[in-house]
Amino acid sequence: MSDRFKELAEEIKSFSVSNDEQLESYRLRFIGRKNIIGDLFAQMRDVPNEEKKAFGQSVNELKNLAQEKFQELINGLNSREAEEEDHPDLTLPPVDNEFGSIHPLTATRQRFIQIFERIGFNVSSGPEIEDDWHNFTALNFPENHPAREMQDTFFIEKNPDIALRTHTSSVQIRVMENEKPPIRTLSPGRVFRNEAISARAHCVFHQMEGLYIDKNVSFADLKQTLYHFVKEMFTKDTKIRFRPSYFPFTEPSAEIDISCQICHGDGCNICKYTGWVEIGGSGMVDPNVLKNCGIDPEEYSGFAFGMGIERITMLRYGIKDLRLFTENDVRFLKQFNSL
Ligand code: 2NM
Repeated sequence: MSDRFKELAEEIKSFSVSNDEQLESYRLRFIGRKNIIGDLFAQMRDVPNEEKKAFGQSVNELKNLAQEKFQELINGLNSREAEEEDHPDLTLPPVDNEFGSIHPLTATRQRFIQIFERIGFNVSSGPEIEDDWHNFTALNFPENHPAREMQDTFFIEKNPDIALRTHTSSVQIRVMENEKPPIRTLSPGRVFRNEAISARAHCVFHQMEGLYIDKNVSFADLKQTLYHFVKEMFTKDTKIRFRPSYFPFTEPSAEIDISCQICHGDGCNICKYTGWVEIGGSGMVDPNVLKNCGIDPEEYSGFAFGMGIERITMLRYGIKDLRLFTENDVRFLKQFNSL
């Protein structure tokens, strides 16, 4: 029997492990619930009485040896791991660096700002949760205007005076209330309308509005500024067209069209075979709006415009479905890398 003890002691002492699996096989053999030393304890029954004491002692020694060795093996593995962290294997192939990219809507917003900063505009921002005054009343919306209806605007149930802004004109009201002309400002931001999500519409989208207030600002200034803008944002040969329209906050008002970026006027699906696509609205700020903000319409005049950042981005890059902007599919996103 003592040969068996020696054999096992030898096996324990010479055991070496280089990974967790090998440590586990050691544990199962010498430490676990049904281990080999346990079997020896079970054999005690058959040992003659006068040898029981010596036998028991030997099994105990073996058990202690196995426990100590187990701790040793654990410590060995841990320090080996620490060593590897300090000295990484430089022969391994490099980890691929995935660079992020600029979201196409961000690229368009930044380009927008860059174009207008060069002609003296600054950037203003305001709250997304607005009150009736800044979103509607100051902008000359009549009391019963359809945009004020629940179907179009997200109101707070408990307080009909509070709504999610439906345009960033509310920001420009705040600028006019707080600053003296001359004012040249761009208001980019999220806006909210109660609409079903489709390829062409979303309940959350982004607007860019511009405002220029000074003495003697005319409709000619509006046209020339926006003409400059479309040539910078799209291509130098882009043409612009103004169509008479109506907004509560401007008089006169005009829709802004540009020559189709896809077919250059030949006619295609995008421009519905007209050669022109709409990019936004514009107009001379209504004297009532100026008065509402404490600006004297006898002394000052100004123009304003509003565009959807999604729409401009779709035209710039030929993107056909609005939902791509919010799906966050990297195969789409990584195609855009600059302003
Ligand atoms: C548009 C179209 C035309 C606009 C007006 C104003 C303000 F605050 F001056 F009255 N801000 N933006 C405006 C004018 C917005 O969006 C289609």
